[in-house]
Amino acid sequence: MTRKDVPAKRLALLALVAALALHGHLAFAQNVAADPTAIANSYVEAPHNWQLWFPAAASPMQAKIDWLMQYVLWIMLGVVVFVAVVMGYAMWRFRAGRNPKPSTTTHNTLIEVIWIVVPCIILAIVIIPSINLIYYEANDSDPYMTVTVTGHQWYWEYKYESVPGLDYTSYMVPDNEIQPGEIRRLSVDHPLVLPVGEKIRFVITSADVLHGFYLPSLGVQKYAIPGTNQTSWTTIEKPGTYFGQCNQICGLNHDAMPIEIKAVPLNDYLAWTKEALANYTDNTVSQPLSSPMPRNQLADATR
Ligand SMILES: [Cu+2]
Repeated sequence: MTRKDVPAKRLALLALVAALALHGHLAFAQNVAADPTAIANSYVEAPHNWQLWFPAAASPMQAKIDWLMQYVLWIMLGVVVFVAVVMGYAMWRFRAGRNPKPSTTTHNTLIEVIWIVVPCIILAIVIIPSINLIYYEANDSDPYMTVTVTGHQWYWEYKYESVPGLDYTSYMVPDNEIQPGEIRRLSVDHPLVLPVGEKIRFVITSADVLHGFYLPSLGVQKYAIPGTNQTSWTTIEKPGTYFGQCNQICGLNHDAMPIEIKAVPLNDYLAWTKEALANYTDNTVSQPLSSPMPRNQLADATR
């Protein structure tokens, strides 16, 4: 390789990296998962190293969010490039050295009309799909099922409104108890199990401080606020494991309340509800407040 080949190769590499970044998948990524194949025949959507952009959309909601994000981003890129070029040209063309006697022009009606009308048109182009998406997100009517999600310091509680008595807690698996196939700081002891292809409504609240119920691949993000119910909804398109996290700083162990969702076919979900009703009785949150700190918090507090 000769010396002058180097800049060309660097340029090509730079262009490739830029193209990858623009496409949103700068994925010289190593999966954080210990062994993804260990979760048998299952699709796992988890954050990975060097991740840029959103995770792959697993619900129509997230697909629409992803689309709008790219749509606005391209328009924004056009505006930034245009303004930079015009400013650069003006600085060069009207520099003091070239214009010892400055122009005294202060108004140009045509240009002033254009720079008011064009941004209005751009805003209209952006706002129409945005409002459509806001209405789409707000329409949580006629769900197949409703889960009440309560944030606690520091775990989640899931109450299935359509399955009387099914109300359980979900704690992060501490680092020293991670099993093969589990993901450190994302896997939980009792995941939120949901059916694929059905509209699921979440009623989100908190028992103590502000938390955030954030499911990036499913297009759900709502604050959990004490004394208030916020709703959101999603439809999961394919079976798999999806991860989310509390994304509102909620205290010492804020990082220790991930959300793990197991999405399964409807029949498997219905079978699971029976099994969970029988086995999760010792996992409800009806412990007195004075009860000892649950083991996961203990393990966590000492790390
Ligand atoms: Cu939290």
